[in-house]
Amino acid sequence: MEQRFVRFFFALWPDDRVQKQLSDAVERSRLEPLCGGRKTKTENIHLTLVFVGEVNPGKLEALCQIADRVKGSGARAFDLVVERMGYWKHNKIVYAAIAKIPQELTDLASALQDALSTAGFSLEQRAYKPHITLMRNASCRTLPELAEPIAWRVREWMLVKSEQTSSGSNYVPVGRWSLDS
Ligand code: 2AM
Repeated sequence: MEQRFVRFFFALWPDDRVQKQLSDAVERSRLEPLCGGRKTKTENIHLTLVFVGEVNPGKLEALCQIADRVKGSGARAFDLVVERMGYWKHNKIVYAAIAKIPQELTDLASALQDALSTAGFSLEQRAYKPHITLMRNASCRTLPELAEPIAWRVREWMLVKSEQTSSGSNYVPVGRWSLDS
């Protein structure tokens, strides 16, 4: 029988409060009427660490073992602060930008990328640009300022399964790893 492939990615998932703050910032800035496009559903707001892509579902165990090893190597907790929104014209994404990218974030993403590559997963070679997608298919000339910075204490990361449905992406967490404080 034909094997269906499944899309996975490793991500940081904000708690409900931070997701709501980010979602409210989009509403308050009136981004939808200003830029058009489609707002990310509040519960889907996240920051991708590594996009694994479409793989055989049997690879789930290998992905969890990779995350176990990265956790075992002592990945550290960190704080993120969103201070502004940004816009990428090439992919029409409005995103929340991290003010100062902590070394721990870069280290965690690199450790996962390296472990995945070593295990034979083929990853995109694009440079890692941490961002939180807030709107898709947007056309913005200018972006409003954020009323105030949004702080996010990152204490864990997740492995997420992405399902495409008629009403957009549905993200299902399939693994969770804590960061050392
Ligand atoms: P994006 O929000 O900038 O599109 C699930 O799709 C997550 O993986 C999203 O955060 C998405 O980033 C990220 N991602 C990275 N590379 C991707 C790709 N080639 N296709 C789909 N999603 C990708």
